[in-house]
Amino acid sequence: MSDSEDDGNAEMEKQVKIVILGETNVGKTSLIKRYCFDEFSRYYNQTVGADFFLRRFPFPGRYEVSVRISDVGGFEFKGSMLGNYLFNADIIILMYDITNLASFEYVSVWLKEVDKLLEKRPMMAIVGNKCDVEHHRSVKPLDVRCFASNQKLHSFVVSSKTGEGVNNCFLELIASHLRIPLTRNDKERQQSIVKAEIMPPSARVPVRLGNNEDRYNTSSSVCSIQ
Ligand SMILES: Nc1nc2c(ncn2[C@@H]2O[C@H](COP(=O)(O)OP(=O)(O)OP(=O)(O)O)[C@@H](O)[C@H]2O)c(=O)[nH]1
Ligand SMILES: [Mg+2]
Repeated sequence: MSDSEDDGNAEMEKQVKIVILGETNVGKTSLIKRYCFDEFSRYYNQTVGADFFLRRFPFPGRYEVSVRISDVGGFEFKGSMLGNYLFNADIIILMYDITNLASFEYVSVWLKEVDKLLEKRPMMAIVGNKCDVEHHRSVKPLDVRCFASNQKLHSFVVSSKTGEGVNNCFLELIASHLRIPLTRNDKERQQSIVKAEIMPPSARVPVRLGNNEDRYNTSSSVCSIQ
């Protein structure tokens, strides 16, 4: 193949390497499985060492993009391999669980470790997972905004369970890394349908009455995003 043909193909395919870090149980593997296979499991299966995933997709009207994602187990913190996993990363995602304050506090510890291991930070983002259980939130959005702005991190909130925000988070980061401006159409096409569970009609759902009393509604189905 001539050089010019080779260059032509290189123009058609862009490769992006993403590394995901964060405390154990925050949902790193779940985020990747939602993004790559559109699947979710409620069972926890600890990642030992690191796993590697690939997703290829045509970037809206432009290139074929091949995204390699390294899923680093939470127990790899300070592990001797962490530097190898981070090698040549284009984007690093620091992940926390919005219902687990300690997992957010540890993001800064992971960030310090990254700074120790890399001479120069690549593009970085902080991602809060499990927004389907917003009612159990223990991390204040304002604290995340301050941290992200001080550290110059992109910030997203997602649910790997329902898929909310997942495609958009990856699309925005990849587009920003490749310096491709996104149109509103591009973003809308990436939005996944959020799946909600239907509770059976027998479920006792409290209905707030004006007189400070709760009555239990047993007659209608309720769509609940859990
Ligand atoms: N409600 C809810 N649960 C989630 C979500 N994402 C992950 N989980 C659950 O959280 C648990 C941990 O998810 P994992 O993806 O295995 O976590 P991890 O960060 O890869 O953990 P390590 O491999 O130990 O580092 C599992 O039981 C998941 O089902 C989410 O968006 N919402
Ligand atoms: Mg894992």
